[in-house]
Amino acid sequence: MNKILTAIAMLVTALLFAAAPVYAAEAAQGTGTVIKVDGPAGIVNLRHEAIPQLQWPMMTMDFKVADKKLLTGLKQGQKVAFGLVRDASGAYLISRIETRK
Ligand SMILES: [Cu+2]
Repeated sequence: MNKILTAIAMLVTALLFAAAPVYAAEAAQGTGTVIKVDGPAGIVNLRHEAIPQLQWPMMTMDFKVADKKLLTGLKQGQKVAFGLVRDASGAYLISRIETRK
């Protein structure tokens, strides 16, 4: 019984360590234009350029942000560069976004 509990504890620990870098590492980078910002919902609608890493064509879509603070000061029409991470369910979230010329 004790061995089983130890094995489970080790497995859980291994999974936690394995999962952490997946969330922390940037999965892809993109550039685009801000179409709409919904601060309270933590969503930005972007028209983004193609993202070859994800085999995504250019498109207009909503992105959730990892932290609503990322949307502070962001305005419609701004050109941006951003980084994406994957959440626990595999969805892509913006983890970094900055304006560019
Ligand atoms: Cu897209």
